[in-house]
Amino acid sequence: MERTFILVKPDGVQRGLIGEVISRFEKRGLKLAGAKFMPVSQELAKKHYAIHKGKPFYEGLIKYITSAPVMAMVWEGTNAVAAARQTMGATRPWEAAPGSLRHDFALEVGRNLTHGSDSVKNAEAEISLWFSPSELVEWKRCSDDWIFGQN
Ligand code: DAT
Ligand code: MG
Repeated sequence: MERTFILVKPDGVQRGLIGEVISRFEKRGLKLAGAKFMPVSQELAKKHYAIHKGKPFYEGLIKYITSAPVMAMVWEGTNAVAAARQTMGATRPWEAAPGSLRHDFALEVGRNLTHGSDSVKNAEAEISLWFSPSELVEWKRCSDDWIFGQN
C-alpha cells in the first residue's frame, strides 16, 4: 500500500491543530503507520529541505521548521501521496481549495501548517529519513475492507 510522509509543522503544533490534522487524514480513510512528536535538529531540517537549498526562502524555512516541535507521521492508503496533498491543499494557502487544511487554517506560505511528500519516490526517501523501520507499524484495521475495498 502506498505511503506518504506528513508533518504537522511548528505553527500547527503551537496552534493546537495536531488533532485537527490527524482527524482530517483519519476521516479521509488514510491509515496511520507511524507517528512521533519531536524537535527537529538543524541537520535533519537541512536534509529534509535539501531540494530547496539556495532558494530565497530556504534560510527562513530552516529557522521555522526547527523553531518548535513537529508531529511526524506516515500515512498509507490508495494513492496516499496525492490524496494527502489534496487534503492539505496548495502550498500557498490563498490558492488552497476550500475544505483543505491550508485553506481552512492558514494564510501565509511560510506558515502553511503541514508538509506532505510530493511523489512516491520522495515519500520513500522522507520516510526513511525520519523513521527507522521498527517505528513503522503494519496492522489490520477493521475498516480496511470498507475503505480500501474494490468491487
Ligand atoms: P509544499 O510544502 O507544498 O510541498 P514546497 O515543497 O514548494 O511546497 O516548499 C516547501 C515549503 O517552503 C512550503 O511549504 C513553504 C515554503 N515556501 C515555498 N515557497 C515559498 C515562498 N515563495 N516564500 C516563502 N516560503 C515558501
Ligand atoms: Mg514540498
